[in-house]
Amino acid sequence: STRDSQILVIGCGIAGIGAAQKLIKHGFNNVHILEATARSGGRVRTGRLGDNIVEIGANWIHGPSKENPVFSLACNHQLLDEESMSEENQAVDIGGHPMFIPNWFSSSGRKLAPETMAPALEFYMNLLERSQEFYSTGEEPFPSVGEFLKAEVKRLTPEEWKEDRESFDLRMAMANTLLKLECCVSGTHTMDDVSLGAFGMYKTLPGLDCTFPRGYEGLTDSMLKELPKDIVLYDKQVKCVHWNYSKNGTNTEGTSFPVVIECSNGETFAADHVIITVSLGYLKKHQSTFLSPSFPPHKLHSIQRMGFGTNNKIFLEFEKPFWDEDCELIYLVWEDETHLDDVVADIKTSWIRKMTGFTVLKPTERYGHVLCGWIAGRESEYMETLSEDEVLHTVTQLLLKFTGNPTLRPRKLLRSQWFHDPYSCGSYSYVAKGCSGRDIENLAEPLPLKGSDSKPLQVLFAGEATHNSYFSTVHGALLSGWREAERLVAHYTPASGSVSSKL
Ligand code: 6YU
Repeated sequence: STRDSQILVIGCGIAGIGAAQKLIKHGFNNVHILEATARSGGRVRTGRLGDNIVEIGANWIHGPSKENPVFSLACNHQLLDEESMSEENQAVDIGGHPMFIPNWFSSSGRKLAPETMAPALEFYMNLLERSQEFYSTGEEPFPSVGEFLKAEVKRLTPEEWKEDRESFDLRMAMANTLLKLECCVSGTHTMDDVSLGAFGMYKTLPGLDCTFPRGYEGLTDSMLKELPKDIVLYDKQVKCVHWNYSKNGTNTEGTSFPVVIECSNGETFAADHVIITVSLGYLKKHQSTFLSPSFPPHKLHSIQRMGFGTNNKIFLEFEKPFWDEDCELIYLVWEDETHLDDVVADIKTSWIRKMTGFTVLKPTERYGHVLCGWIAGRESEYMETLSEDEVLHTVTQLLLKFTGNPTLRPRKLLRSQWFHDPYSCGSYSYVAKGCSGRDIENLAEPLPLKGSDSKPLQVLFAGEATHNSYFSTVHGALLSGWREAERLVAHYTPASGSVSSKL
């Protein structure tokens, strides 16, 4: 029966697990997942800082409400607390911009009053919202989000603020702080690399972002437990996917599989269909060797041009908090940065300037006093090359400067290193300047291309970067896995309109 077709999924992140789950549910018997590492979950990764559980990768369920499949699964598996599941939480619609209660510290060691920062913060949030509107209007006054934001901030002269030069400078410095933090949200080096016209493609769902009290990995673990044992083959790094391997039915070994997968350790696996879920960063890095024959030119072009950057976390545990009890987000403002820029001049000496935001892990009863510092871009990639001690030293100096407290010292530190992770090669995707939804479609397009006379749907593509409205998220990745599984289900379902004739 067609259900006996050999299907291989490459990558055991949420997209790969989702694809396998859907295929099994529809009665496919020969499904396996090849995973390069010894673990599952991919960029969903829970770690430990002392006794605390911390998320090395994905942090929140963005928009936890009924339409969000990650939220539904998490509820079904009883992985969330009562409050996160409440109707009230689900009904909150913040349009993707959670309003964290802030504390502001400046480089002269002052704590700035939130009330004085509030108007400028509101102005900036407004600009961000406007950046998202160009997608539906089709206009694009600037090619990138960064250029638009900077131009709008610069339009405000000191007279318009009706204030003195000093507070004007402070607000410019604050805009820098926010721009750098925005790089973390988009996972990019600079907002000048993020397409303005496509910024609104990213869709948000209602619901107050929530976390997993026992760790995000509980989700991927629970999903895997429902799949046949031994469905995942670990430590299988796929080196090359050979497709159109036997155009006319048989290859030199006498088998009739159109796809053969070659692993780094020399093992090979034959298949009728392969679903590739490796990160866009991995595809970029291995673009010339991962597929044979190689990617068609338009697909390759989109792999090269689409954005995939780095966002890292630095967790810090303290004896006592230096922030207010209700504080959820700490902003650092460099008073000397009055010229708008979201990259730093000298990475080696000043990389730490890129880290301008820290979220406070809540609830305190569970975590104690733990902060998560966010740092994106090439400064973040440089940070990864330093020893943990060097990072700790630099962070300690930074906090001394901003709090004026010479005795302040984090007790423990843990940081992520997503750029140097050989199987992620960065954190997540964004629509880069010059790119559009067309590029995401190109990434997701199966091979061989339509109109070819070889066996259809040999190589399919899923993963976070292939989802046109939820890229860069766990739910986007999951939906992309389901989408490719459903493509195969439809292919083998005679009644479906999209079925191909099997001549
Ligand atoms: C979310 C969040 N979150 C923070 C950080 C990171 C990410 N995301 P995988 O890589 O998981 O799986 C592939 C597997 O393939 C993997 O196991 C590999 O080992 C394996 N593999 C690779 N090569 C192989 C080979 N050759 N052979 C065999 N196997 C191979 N998402 O929902 N909430 O809070 C965050 C965050 C630091 C790094 C996140 C978050 C992103 C998700 O983690 C990610 O999308 C999915 O886990 C990917 O799953 P996958 O299966 O596709 O790949 C307006 C505006 C617009 C801008 N965007 C704003 C959005 C905000 C996004 N925010 C994210 C923020 C955080 C904090």
